[in-house]
Amino acid sequence: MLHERYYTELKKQEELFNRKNEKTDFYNGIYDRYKYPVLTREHIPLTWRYDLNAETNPYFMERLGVNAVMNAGAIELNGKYYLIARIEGNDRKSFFGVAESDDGISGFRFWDYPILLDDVCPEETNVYDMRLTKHEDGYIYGVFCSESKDTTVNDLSAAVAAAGIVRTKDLKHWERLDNLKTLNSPQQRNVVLHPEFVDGKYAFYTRPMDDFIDTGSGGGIGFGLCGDIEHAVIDEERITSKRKYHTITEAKNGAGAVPIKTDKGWIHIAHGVRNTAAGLRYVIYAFATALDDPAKVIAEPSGMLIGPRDWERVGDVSNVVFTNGAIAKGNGEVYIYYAASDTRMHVASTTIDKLVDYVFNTPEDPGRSVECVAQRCRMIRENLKVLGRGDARRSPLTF
Ligand code: M1P
Repeated sequence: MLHERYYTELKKQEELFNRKNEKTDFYNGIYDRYKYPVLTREHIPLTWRYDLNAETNPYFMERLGVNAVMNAGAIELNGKYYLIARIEGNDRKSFFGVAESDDGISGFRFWDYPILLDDVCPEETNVYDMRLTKHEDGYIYGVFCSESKDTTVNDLSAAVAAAGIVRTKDLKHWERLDNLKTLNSPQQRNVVLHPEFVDGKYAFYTRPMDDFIDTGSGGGIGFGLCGDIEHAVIDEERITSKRKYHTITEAKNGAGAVPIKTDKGWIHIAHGVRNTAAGLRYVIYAFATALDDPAKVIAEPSGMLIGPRDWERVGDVSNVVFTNGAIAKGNGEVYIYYAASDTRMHVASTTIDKLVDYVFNTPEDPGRSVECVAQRCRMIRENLKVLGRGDARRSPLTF
């Protein structure tokens, strides 16, 4: 017997699904922000959380609650927009679910079931943060973090992160492949498969780490090649976008969305982390690599592209924005999906043209305050000329 409370909750959810998203008045010329998140825990189907039967659940309690919906891979397929979200249960275990929308900014609904991966890794405790790559070999690959307990040390919280790999053609049937092995890096997270072959091989952006949390000697976003995707092994990683002292990537960084191909280079939308007295702060940044060498950084604008703002700053892990999915549409529009504070999913929209302009024409971080001020003064001087105030008093410093 269906519990009558179901109808009340279903009505609330239908209102959520039917709510049209709209741009806010936020402006920076680079991208637009949206009023509503695209996915939250309230979007999780009632059938995933409640036992609907009034006899076995007379109080209509959540039996298997969901804590957060975040860090979604993204893909456009047959004219629909799909997010493969990281769904974190109240039990702290994460899993993946496919949410579908007609326009990519509103109305995301999860399919009837979450993704049940093949249970091929008995030591695997948790899975999260899938990146979806439409590869030129014809498959869609999902690369995600596969986390296991570290049994080699006497520390209950010690864990090992590796990159799990699955592939599909329809987002329904998933084939699990071997986890990626990187011979020179003990742990990996934030691994992204490049969409094209490089030198005839599969190419991965990696994130070498000495430890589960600390990247330690890992110098930034890595890049490596492997011949066999079913048993992927990378024996050498080059560093592409480096971690740098006193920048947004000082503590760590990691590849995010699958790079977007443009006439001028591959555009990467990644995350950078710095430490603060309030804990780690995660922001999103962008850079470009060369078309003929997707590991070679050719442009890296100064600072962050997206930082946590207003209510985005608050959540389970506050002061975090994190992306692992973007969709470049055929008409040149780009949707960047990002999670706020490990709690909910948002979207920002821009265009390829704007991203290219941003990445190639925004000045680089010169690395020191005095040089940053000089950089700003040079722009002010030109602006004052444009405003017809070319004779305005100059700073005593030369710039
Ligand atoms: O909590 C913030 C993010 O922390 C991790 O990212 P990184 O490996 O760069 O530290 C990830 O676990 C990510 O899921 C999470 O959003």
